[in-house]
Amino acid sequence: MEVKLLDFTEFVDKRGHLLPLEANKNIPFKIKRLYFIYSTNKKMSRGFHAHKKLMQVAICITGYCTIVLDDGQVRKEIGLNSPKKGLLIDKMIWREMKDFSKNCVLMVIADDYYDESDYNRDYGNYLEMLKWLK
Ligand code: T46
Repeated sequence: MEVKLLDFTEFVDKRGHLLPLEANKNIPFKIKRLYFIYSTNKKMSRGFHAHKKLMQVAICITGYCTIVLDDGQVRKEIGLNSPKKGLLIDKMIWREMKDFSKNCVLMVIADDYYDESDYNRDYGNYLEMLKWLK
């Protein structure tokens, strides 16, 4: 499984940093939704699902967290700790988020609106779906 970490360019001057994100440019799809995960419980993991169609980019705006990506064969852990890096989370990839720092703000950019029917929240079922797609 290839981990796709996007590098974002920031503009820095004596006033501070500015980092633009643009649909179909440094974000590789048309943006339909943004959400933030914050004030997380360090001991609790989140996610534990795959999306059937949704593609997303996760950016840790402050603090740090770990995202686990699993394609049914390989499982990789990716640490996020910079707004300059965006983790592309493709459809049909199982994801878990854990080890949130107290100040972590995880911003997620999505290519579609929220739709619970796009979630597969059962790992066994997810593996079965992968077999069907082969
Ligand atoms: C994902 C990972 C990275 C909404 O009503 N609208 C939304 O746009 C979202 C994202 C969630 N919700 C509701 C659904 C649940 O009742 O918020 C509640 C918590 O969602 P969930 O348990 O799915 O949260 P996470 O952190 O496990 O997963 C989230 C996203 O849902 C998911 O798409 O890929 O972050």
